[in-house]
Amino acid sequence: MTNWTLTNYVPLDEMIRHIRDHGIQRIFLMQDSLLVHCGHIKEQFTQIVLNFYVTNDLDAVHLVYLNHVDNVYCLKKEYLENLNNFSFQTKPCIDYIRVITFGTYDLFHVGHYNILKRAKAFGILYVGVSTDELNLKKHKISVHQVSRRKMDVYTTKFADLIFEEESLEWKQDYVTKYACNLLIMGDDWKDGFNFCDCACLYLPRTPDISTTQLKQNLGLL
Ligand code: C2G
Repeated sequence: MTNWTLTNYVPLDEMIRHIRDHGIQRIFLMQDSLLVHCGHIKEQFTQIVLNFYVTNDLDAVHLVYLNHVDNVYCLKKEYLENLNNFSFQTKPCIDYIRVITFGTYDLFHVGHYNILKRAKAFGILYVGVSTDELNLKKHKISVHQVSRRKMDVYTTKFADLIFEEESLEWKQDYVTKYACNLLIMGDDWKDGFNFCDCACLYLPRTPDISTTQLKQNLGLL
């Protein structure tokens, strides 16, 4: 399926053109103002799958637009309960936002802390920490072993579940296994995981800090 994640308002005619030109089959909407287009899009593209992410309180007008949406993912229990109490004509499937993110997290630093904090702000957070074997395959020998790197992630208290990422090729398998609907990475990975069956957000990296720089400071590179 060809996916499209939208975080900003796009006029309806532009959306329709993009869907046609790129053969979009599934759209992930992360901006309330886009809801107004959903009915028109469903009318023109009957097979398209629309997914919407609720990260704040929605007013009644916006709730009505959700009749045209297939799946709605909520940040909080309160939003989920509000939706379940709303009388839809066509009720979408309603669930929590489940976020997945991946990393090595070697010589854990503020850049790692920030991305985990921002990812957790979207919902339940699953964190994949690359195994030592995977790092070797990437020709990236980590200073700390996986047990210590997992402990560093755990210490932040942002992760709801930590697992070991054993293969770079298994991104979609991890998304499926943990039923995640949002993948978040730093923008050094921009568009790298758009093949996954969920929304993909690439957030700006924290400037002026990296594991490579820390390794250089320690004389390890
Ligand atoms: N990061 C960041 N700002 C930095 C450094 C890192 O936002 N200054 C983010 C990266 O963009 C990534 C996460 O922190 O989303 C983890 O970074 P690394 O530990 O460097 O992970 P990486 O080696 O990129 O491994 O399958 C994907 C890999 O496991 C990712």
